[in-house]
Amino acid sequence: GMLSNTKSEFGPLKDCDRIFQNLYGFHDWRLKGACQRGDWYRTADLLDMGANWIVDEVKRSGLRGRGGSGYYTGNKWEFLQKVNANNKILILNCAEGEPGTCKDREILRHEPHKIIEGCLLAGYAMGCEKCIIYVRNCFYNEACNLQFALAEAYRYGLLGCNACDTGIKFDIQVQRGDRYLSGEETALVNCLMGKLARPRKRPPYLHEQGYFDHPCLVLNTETLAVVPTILRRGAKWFTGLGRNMNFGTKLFSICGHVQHPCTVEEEMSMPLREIIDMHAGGVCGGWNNLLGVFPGGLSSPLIGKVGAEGLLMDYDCLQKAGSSFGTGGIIVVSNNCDPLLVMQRSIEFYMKQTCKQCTPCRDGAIWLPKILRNFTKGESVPQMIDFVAVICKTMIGTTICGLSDSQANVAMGLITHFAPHIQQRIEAFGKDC
Ligand code: L3W
Repeated sequence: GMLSNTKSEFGPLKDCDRIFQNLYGFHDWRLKGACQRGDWYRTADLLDMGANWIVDEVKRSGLRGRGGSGYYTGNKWEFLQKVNANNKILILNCAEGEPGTCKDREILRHEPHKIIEGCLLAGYAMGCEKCIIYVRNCFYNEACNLQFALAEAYRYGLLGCNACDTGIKFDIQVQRGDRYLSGEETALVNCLMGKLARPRKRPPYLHEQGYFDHPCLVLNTETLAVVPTILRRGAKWFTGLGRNMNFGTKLFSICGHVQHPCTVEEEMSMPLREIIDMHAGGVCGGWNNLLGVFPGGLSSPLIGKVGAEGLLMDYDCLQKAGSSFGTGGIIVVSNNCDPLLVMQRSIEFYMKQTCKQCTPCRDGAIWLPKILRNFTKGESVPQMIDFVAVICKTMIGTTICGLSDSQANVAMGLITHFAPHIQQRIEAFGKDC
């Protein structure tokens, strides 16, 4: 369809359209508080509408993966729904580790019942009787809240062998683990199986070959947590927010060089600048002091100040701008820092995460940090800039998972935006000797 590039009006999202009413934990996150905010309200009626209705309504809402893939959630559910097996499993990804992203964590802390209710609805829709929630190890308090909320749900008959008094059997268990890479869906499943957190080649997809002999599907926490509200308020309400194929609301984390880092729920397609100004107190030193921004977590390619003007925070606009929507974790970088050091530090994060299965990623993780460190010091030669581009070309789209691309994105961001800085640094180093 047609995408309009501007929205006629923007203001903050109306409070009544906020899905995460307890995002900041000002209210009770336990069952009583959750029910007062509308969670678990006539869940049995939603289940009674049937599995097909649930999947169709999610499809009609146009909901897309909130963990970075942007894949249409309803379509993805259909893959597993169509598998004819009685041991299917739903897996929830609470491994949130993308730098600049802290939205799933807030949901675990303050809205655990949205997760649990979402699991039941999604699980039932796809024909699963069981769900495993994978929580990152360092989210200790969050896992405790979730476990507490699960106990409440069991105690009040919302889960178990007669969930919500519907005769539906549904169980949820929590499992813990760590590593950035276990956020990748196939690595996560391997991790749950007690194997190394190494991504698998696809196909076969997880609904074809999943968790041991269980066909499964992995969902991001935010994607799942918005489902009960979509079903209650209807797909029409959801598609009334945002713009074509980029519907609904979204949790944005804003960090880096802003006055007030925060996580906020806003309408999809809100201009980047408005989000930063309205919720994070603006860029330190003002908008003109902006150097660049990672719009969707560290894995999304850096956009320079010029590109950031007029940018809308949604899948299509960011893709068109040569970046990606990712997790919606906005990392703001101002002129008050050394851009070469920022990019060096960024690539050093990935250096430690590679699982070393694929040659381009493994070798890139050795060479790129070395080259970038030398750039920062100025101890290099200008030809090295072109060489980085050559290395990156071998790393993009050539490996099992996206980690190789993520590393290359950082290195490409460096040479695309800061080649003159590197040149200068090299010249200055020569003069020092
Ligand atoms: C069946 C097909 N299933 C695709 C499934 C696939 C997956 C989903 C999307 O995320 C992003 C990256 C970073 N039959 C299918 C099919 N599927 N075709 O649909 O798949 P894909 O490959 O587009 O995405 P992905 O690998 O799930 C990659 C971002 O994730 N990222 C961020 C990670 C961190 C967090 C966090 O901390 N919360 O999310 C890191 O790289 O932006 O674009 O389920 O199986 N024919």
